[in-house]
Amino acid sequence: MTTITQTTCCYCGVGCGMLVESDGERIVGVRGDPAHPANYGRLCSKGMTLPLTAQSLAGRVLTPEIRVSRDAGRTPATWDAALDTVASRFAEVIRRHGPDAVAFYVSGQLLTEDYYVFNKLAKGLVRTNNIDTNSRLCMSSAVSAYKMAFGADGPPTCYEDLEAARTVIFAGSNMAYAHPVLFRRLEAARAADPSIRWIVIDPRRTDTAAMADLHLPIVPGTDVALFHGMLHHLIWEGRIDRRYIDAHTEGFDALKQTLRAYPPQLVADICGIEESALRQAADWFGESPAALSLYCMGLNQSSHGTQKNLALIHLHLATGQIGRAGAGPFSLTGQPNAMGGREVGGLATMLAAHREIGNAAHRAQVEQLWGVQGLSDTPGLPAVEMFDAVRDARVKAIWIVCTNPVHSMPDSARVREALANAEFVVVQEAFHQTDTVPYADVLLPAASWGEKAGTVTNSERRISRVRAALAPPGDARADWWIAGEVARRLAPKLGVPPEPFAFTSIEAIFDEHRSLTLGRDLDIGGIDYALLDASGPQQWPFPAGAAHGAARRYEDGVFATAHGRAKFHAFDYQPVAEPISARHPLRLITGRLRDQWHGMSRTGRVGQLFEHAPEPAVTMHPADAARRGLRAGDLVRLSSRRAERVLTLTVNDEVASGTVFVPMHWSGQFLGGGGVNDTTTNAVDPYSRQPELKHAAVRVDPLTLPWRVAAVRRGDALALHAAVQPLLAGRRFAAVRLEGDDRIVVTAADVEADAHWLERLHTALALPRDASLLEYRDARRATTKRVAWRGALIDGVLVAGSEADVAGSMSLLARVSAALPWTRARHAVFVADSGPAAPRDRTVCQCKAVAASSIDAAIAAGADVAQLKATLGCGTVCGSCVPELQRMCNAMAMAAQTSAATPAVTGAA
Ligand SMILES: Nc1nc2c(c(=O)[nH]1)N[C@H]1C(S)=C(S)[C@@H](COP(=O)(O)OP(=O)(O)OC[C@H]3O[C@@H](n4cnc5c(=O)[nH]c(N)nc54)[C@H](O)[C@@H]3O)O[C@H]1N2
Ligand SMILES: Nc1nc2c(c(=O)[nH]1)N[C@H]1C(S)=C(S)[C@@H](COP(=O)(O)OP(=O)(O)OC[C@H]3O[C@@H](n4cnc5c(=O)[nH]c(N)nc54)[C@H](O)[C@@H]3O)O[C@H]1N2
Ligand code: SF4
Ligand SMILES: [Mo]
Repeated sequence: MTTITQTTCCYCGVGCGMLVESDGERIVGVRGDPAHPANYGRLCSKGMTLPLTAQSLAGRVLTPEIRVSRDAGRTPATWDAALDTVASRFAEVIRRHGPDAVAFYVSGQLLTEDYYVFNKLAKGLVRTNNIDTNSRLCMSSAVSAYKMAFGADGPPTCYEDLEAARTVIFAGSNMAYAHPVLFRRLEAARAADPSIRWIVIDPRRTDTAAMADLHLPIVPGTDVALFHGMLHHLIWEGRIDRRYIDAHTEGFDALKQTLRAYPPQLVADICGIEESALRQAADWFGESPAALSLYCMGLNQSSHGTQKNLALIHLHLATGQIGRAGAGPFSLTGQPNAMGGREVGGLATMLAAHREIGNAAHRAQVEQLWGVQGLSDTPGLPAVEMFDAVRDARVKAIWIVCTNPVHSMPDSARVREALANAEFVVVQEAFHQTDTVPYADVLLPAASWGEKAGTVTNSERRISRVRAALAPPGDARADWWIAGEVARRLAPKLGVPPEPFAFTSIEAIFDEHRSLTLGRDLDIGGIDYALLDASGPQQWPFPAGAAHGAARRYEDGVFATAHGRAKFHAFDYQPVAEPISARHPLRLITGRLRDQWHGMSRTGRVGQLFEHAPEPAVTMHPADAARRGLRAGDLVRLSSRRAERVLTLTVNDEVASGTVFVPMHWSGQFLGGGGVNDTTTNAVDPYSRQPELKHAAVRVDPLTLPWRVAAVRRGDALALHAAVQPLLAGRRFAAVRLEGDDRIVVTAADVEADAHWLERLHTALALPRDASLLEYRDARRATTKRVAWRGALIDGVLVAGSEADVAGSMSLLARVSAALPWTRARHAVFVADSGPAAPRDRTVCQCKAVAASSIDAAIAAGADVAQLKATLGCGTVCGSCVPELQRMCNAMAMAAQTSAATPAVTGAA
């Protein structure tokens, strides 16, 4: 019998409503919930493929595991044993070294109820503020800036503003990839009213930028200068709203003084853009009846991210572009519940419901509402400092929940050292294949999407229900339950009454959370599960007695500061933390791919999600590549002061000369040695403590790795991946990816041949060693080609030898994927079928599996986006590829038209 469950997507902060179909044992389908006000039925490529991530239990953590001694592996354990171990080891550390010797590192992907219990456990029971989250790497600069400017956290805007805006600025946001369903709403609005203008501020020409009316490809890190220059222009052109400034703000005159030093011409130089483009952007913003700014990690992940946010907010305050439909600064939350985490106060620097640790009255309120005593008045350690404290043994025990810090924190070697040195590490995870799991002394099996229930708050402050479609597999349990069970065991050991931590249901947790918000700026006194069930998702603030939540905040110009006035802050532009130098002359930008999610523990289980960007690659401008004698497809060495990585080179002018881009997703599970964060810097913003993940000084060098290996193997892709992954670290370069639902692809390269490693790979790939294996060997050239047969089908191919040998075997390797039967004599397979294959065809539209070559051919024959949709079907299901289709059409038009427009202006103008 199939059931339909109404729930919310577990990926990005758009917070799309979903209808999940299950057959009682498995989730078999998903579609967008037409009634949800975030997405009205739409889903993106990641949301649509969620059921595929949950299809198999292979790789799921299904039972608790405990490491018995330092050098031993972990063995399966009962819940009682695991929970007792965690409680007694934590109690012991607290007894010996005090509460600040333990730490919790949690996640913006936890549900509000999970988050609430962890926060209460840390702050109310252990009485340490050492609970921080991956939101520190994500939203904390936005939080700092909202608080400094408006007196409270949270965006003043809502999703309806996407349709009401007349000028839209995208600042450091690649919405086409990162918030696709909201991007669909913007596309539809501009299609309905072509006078709407889009300005994109991004050093890269992303798919978002390619659709802009004006793209400002600024030098990374120069946003503060740009916004200062834009406001300078507006002030000296008399385009500001003096009445709004006088009535509702303070600090403008001091800022104006500072801005004297930012004339557009000088700023254009700093930012590396045309002065006319800067003035154009400022004019469009200032003149617009409604200007909306959408911003994300290009602003936040900076050593002065708070000031980047503030400088943009200044533009809104000075022109009165705030507090009305279509106008305002809108920080897009990345994770599905980054906002909920902020609401419950689950960070080291805040208390529940937007209260302050340093405020004695706030602490007293929380103590009274929680029924506990002795909250710590010392701020806890934010993420980077937390792992540093673990590294130098100030923190002895750490509990990591729903995040993968070995992969996602900057300068990851330090994080690995920290976890290797820690006395006691607990990891609460849903999947085995992550870079952090190997460090767990206790591994706790978490229920995941589709199996757990609670609430999340999306980017527009809207609370939605998350519901379970299935029971958790094996011994997996909801995160809140695990936290509560440890609290129950820990309380007596710390001499604290256990009652305040004895939660029996998610609804009880939500009700308690609500009671803490009463009278606060985020008052949700009017929201309970009954209302969410009866009337659907609701926005806060929503005090008791209100008919509905507030779509927009500060409509009356009264802000949450002591005097009700918004604040301007005067500060100067500062350069990035790690300047480029002769030794490290390139700027490294990291960011997202369209179809992958963070460390890929989920999206990396679905072969089709690799199709759009199959290789762990670094993208470089053609001129920079030519200067180094590099060609697309070469293996190159990317190095910073901290570490180096070998990656495949992609060459195109989407990045400016002097800048390179590497996706954040590739981890040690898919790339030998780990991801790009070994090279990034842990410099943080002084206000938000958010690290500068968007900039590091690097170099890229040619690399000679004469020994090459390539393999394609059919079988249980997840099992094959688990077997191959431990081999990746052994080579200078090694990468693995899934393909389709039953194949994996391995590539490797090194200085010298390693016959022993090759045999281990052969075994890991479960290649046969009997008559069903055909081998060709040329000992003189150290070339090996092995073909595994299943009847007439080629079931696996392993090739090792020179670069030319591997390149010459591409069509043989491709036979495994194509599952073409071989009709001639077996031994002829090496001769007849070798030779270079056609270059790999990228899949642009994932839903309809439409390849780049077919799209290019159709465009060459005159098709536009509408015709591509009509003839090839691409872009007609989830729409995630529509920006790229548009970009491919534009590129063809550009190529056809030799007289180009001014360089800074691109797109649909
Ligand atoms: N597909 C996909 N979507 C996701 C996620 C995912 O993993 N995959 N993760 C979610 C999460 S948690 C987050 S936080 C969001 C992130 O969403 P975004 O912030 O939109 O994504 P990023 O690619 O990290 O960075 C955005 C852009 O910032 C630009 N940038 C770099 N440096 C600068 C700079 O100095 N100034 C400016 N103006 N721009 C700069 C980059 O070139 C990049 O295009 O995505 C969410 N959505
Ligand atoms: N270089 C670089 N680094 C970055 C960024 C960047 O742009 N560039 N972006 C940063 C940002 S914005 C973010 S948000 C972080 C994200 O970084 P992480 O938080 O490390 O990302 P995820 O891979 O999503 O980690 C979530 C983990 O929780 C597990 N999980 C899934 N469901 C559940 C559950 O219900 N319970 C539990 N307990 N576990 C579960 C998943 O398997 C996964 O391993 O990365 C940051 N790191
Ligand atoms: S936009 Fe995509 S990833 Fe984000 S919530 Fe919606 S379906 Fe999920
Ligand atoms: Mo994020």
